[in-house]
Amino acid sequence: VDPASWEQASWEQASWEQASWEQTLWGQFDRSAQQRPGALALVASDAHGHDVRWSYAELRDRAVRTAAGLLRSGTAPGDPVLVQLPNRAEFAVLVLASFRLGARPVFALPAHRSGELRHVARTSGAEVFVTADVTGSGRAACDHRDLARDLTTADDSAVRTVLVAGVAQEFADLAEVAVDDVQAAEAALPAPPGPAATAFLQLSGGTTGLPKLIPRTGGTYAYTVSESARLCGLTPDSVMLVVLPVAHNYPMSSPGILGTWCAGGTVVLAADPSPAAAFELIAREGVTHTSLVPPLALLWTAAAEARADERGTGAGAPDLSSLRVVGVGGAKCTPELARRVQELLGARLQQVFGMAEGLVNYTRLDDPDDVVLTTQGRPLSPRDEIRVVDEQDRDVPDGEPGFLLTRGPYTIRGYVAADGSAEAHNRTAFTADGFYRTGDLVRRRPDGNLVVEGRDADRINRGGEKLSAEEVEDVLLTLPGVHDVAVVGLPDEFLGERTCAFVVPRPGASPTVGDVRRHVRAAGLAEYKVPDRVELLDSFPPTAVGKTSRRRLRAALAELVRARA
Ligand code: J2J
Repeated sequence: VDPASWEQASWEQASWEQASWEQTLWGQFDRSAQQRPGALALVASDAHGHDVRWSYAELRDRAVRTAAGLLRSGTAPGDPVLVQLPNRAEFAVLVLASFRLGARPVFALPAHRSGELRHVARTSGAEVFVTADVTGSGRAACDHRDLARDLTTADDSAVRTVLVAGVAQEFADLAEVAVDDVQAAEAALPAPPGPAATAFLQLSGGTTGLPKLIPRTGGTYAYTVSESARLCGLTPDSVMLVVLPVAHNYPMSSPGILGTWCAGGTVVLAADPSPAAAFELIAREGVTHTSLVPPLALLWTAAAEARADERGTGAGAPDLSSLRVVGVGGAKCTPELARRVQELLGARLQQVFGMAEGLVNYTRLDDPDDVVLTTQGRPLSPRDEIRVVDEQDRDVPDGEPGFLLTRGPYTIRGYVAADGSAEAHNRTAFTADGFYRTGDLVRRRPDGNLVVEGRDADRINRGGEKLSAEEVEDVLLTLPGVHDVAVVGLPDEFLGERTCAFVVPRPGASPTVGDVRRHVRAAGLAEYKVPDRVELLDSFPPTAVGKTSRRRLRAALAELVRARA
């Protein structure tokens, strides 16, 4: 890994307006901790199932001691650390410890399996893997120590140290990393990193092939965090319930845990996003803010409706009256769902259209209902540049759909990879003058608000979980009996899109749905990448070879199914 090149990839943004970035991610949290040491910072469960209620002073203390412990055990500022933790207290400590030390977490999602983890370990060069013992239950249970065993023995991974939150077995226990004395810890630590340093790496969801590494600069990210906190109306009295996987960019920063801490409020981390569990927490903790993806918003509104129908008989139903703002993003929220969120959850809806690469759009809390219900908002920063273009990169007039390109103070200028594999991809993912090709098909209204109309056929958004058609196709092409395959997102009422693998079998072969699904799992891909549906075809419609034709083929197949329905 050449950390210097990471710095360069994001330096340009950081030099944009240095004065407003004298803020860092550690600095934002630390300021709140100095101002309100006794205020409640975190409500969560830890890896042993114990309830945690930590003040800012307590959380800060743990972060500092853990930062010094990481340093003592060989992790230096600038080092990548592969992190795969669920919504538990240990995540909060580890992320803040990393910001204090200047280590760079590489945020894998709990759903990732050895296929994604190996790839990310290789491209980040991480030598340390921090993970949980077991997540999920029943058939969906995952023992992350098995994933750790795979990473430590794979010859293409540099991971040699594993820290486990929970029962560590042969690995080191994350809880034992922290040094005991906070004063000694402070003395041992170097100054926190400045605003120009890369603070962490996010993973891209739906670009071509395997996940790409997104280097986010501390100062520019801190800017999105404080602006998000302001636009979402967070104050020291706010209580943010986080039910989405917290390592994802959305619950991290839009406004997420970091926005809440920046404002001095309370974060409630929950592992169970079901309405039954979440409604209890909302009532118990007086939750004011939460963030959902559309499928969850559908479940929550349906549950709230059922509860309202039972009113009178349903005594003791949890009280949601503390809720003030419900964010919905990650995938398109229909106007009907938008209306139901406001009506049934009794809160102001805030649409959020963001991406781990940077740009975040919000509807504003004081926007008229028309904007809040029917658009995905406008950029967070006046310095965000938006272009809506046709296939030839020519600007289209406002009101007409086109592909969204963006450039701005906190949007990356390139992906990074320790093995140099990012360069080729960057040439197509960005324009020559540095605009990021989001792949989103949008319409810009004259008032500047964006309406998302769709996306490139090669990226699939399955209820907010992104996947690349190519990544799954590449795996399925290795299944014996498969001659050719195209993975396509088909419209779905609940998830927005569901995946279908169109398979052209080899002569004499007829792979079953089970074969296809098992093969994707066996390749170590996350469960949400396993095709929902499989269709066998004699042949594909003839197209020229190459990437763009591949995209056209996927679009044509999706159209075929739409026409049949
Ligand atoms: C339609 N599509 C949307 C929306 C994201 C805040 C919120 C979300 C993300 C996120 C994020 C959408 N309507 N409201 O990082 O900080 C689709 C677009 C986009 C892609 C990015 C944040 N909100 N999308 O979802 O990196 O296609 O980030 O390009 O996971 O999700 O996905 P991701």
